[in-house]
Amino acid sequence: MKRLAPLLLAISITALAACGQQASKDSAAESAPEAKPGLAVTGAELVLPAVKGNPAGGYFTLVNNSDKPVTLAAVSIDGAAKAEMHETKGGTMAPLANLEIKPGETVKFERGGKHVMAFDLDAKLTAGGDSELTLTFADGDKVSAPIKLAAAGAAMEHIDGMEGMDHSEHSN
Ligand SMILES: [Cu+2]
Repeated sequence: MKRLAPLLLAISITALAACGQQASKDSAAESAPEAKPGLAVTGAELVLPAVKGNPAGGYFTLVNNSDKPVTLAAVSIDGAAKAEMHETKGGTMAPLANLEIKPGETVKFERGGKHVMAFDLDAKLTAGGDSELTLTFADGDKVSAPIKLAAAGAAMEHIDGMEGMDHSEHSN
């Protein structure tokens, strides 16, 4: 005795009959313009000034995991009218026009070295919040990453006399 289970003929092939409208596939790849393949930004932090009106310091780590050198040409931070790349060398700070990052190289923007200075800060930038850091490369590509907003905090103790605290009295 042979009994064939009834086939679910309702599963038809009519769904495959849709005619050839497949041209709009490519547009999905363009939905993330702010991403450069192989480039990653981590640990971005903007240290707000202790004194309102002063510039903020921006720090982050940039890794080039692509197989080509890239040239970082500009930085911007949402909420800052202007941001510049600087480099501190031997105690003095100079603007950094652009920066080549080789394949496999990691570049750190940090205190006392390369850093970002952000000017004319919007009042919406407050400690504990976040904003957006955008890096622009020489070829026009961009990479954006969230940047944490931090209070001046520990960095402040190096600004002589700024806080009017009494513990730094030197008699000679
Ligand atoms: Cu600077």
